[in-house]
Amino acid sequence: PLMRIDIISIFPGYFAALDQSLIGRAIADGLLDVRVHDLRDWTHDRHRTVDDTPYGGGAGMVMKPEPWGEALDALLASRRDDGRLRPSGQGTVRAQEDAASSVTVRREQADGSAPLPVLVVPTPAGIRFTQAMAEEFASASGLAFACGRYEGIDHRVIEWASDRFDVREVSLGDYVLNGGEVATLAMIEAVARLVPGVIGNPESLLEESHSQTVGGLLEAPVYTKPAAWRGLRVPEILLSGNHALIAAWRKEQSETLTRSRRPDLLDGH
Ligand code: 6GU
Repeated sequence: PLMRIDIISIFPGYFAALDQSLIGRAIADGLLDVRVHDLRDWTHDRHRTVDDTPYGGGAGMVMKPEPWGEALDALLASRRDDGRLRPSGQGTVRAQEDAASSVTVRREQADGSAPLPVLVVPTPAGIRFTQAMAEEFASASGLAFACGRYEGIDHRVIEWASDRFDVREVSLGDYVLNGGEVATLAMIEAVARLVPGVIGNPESLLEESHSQTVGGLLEAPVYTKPAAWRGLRVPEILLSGNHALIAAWRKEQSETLTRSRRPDLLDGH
């Protein structure tokens, strides 16, 4: 596969959605290798506890560091053997040929040292996820996502992981989700569609909202047949066959729309 994606979550069921549509096809075609892991597999008590009360007080619960430590240990170990994560004390090592194919960045580092595997930690306190970040992640040979719940993961997990992974604490925007699962689905979709072969017609990648090639402006409205529907006509210029005029109309629409909805995107123009 071109890209391996590991996901650690206490709700692995969310990721059944990845078997649908384009991503599902890419997985079936062997372009993507997506592996979902239940964090509770790395607990050792009968209630499979993953959270505890916060030091210093406050509402809600915090994810305990120990299961995360073991899960991330397993992720790192999987780069050395068969790529399958094993909860400690379970299973045996079975070497396979794709040993080196796991969570690594494809690009060489300047100093020639081994690149750190990318670990994305979705959090509303993260830096904003952008199309540029999706493009960067799409050039990695592997990505891992650590999905937190409750008030977050004990911060020592992030500290510890930062010496072993290229850790990215990332937010989708200024609103709060209950956990990292839905954010992870969104990021995987944004990244996977940029992996060569995942989208049938790569030209469709070049013209859409937020892609660099339209200058990062919002895309003009689109229409299809019939030319008249419920008394509404498609803008005549789109029926003209004059490609230069159509391109100019789309550019004007794009700029007007962007000025009204997302003036922040015009700052660099
Ligand atoms: Cl990445 N996680 C959570 N829990 N909430 C969010 C988010 C991420 N991005 C926006 N809200």
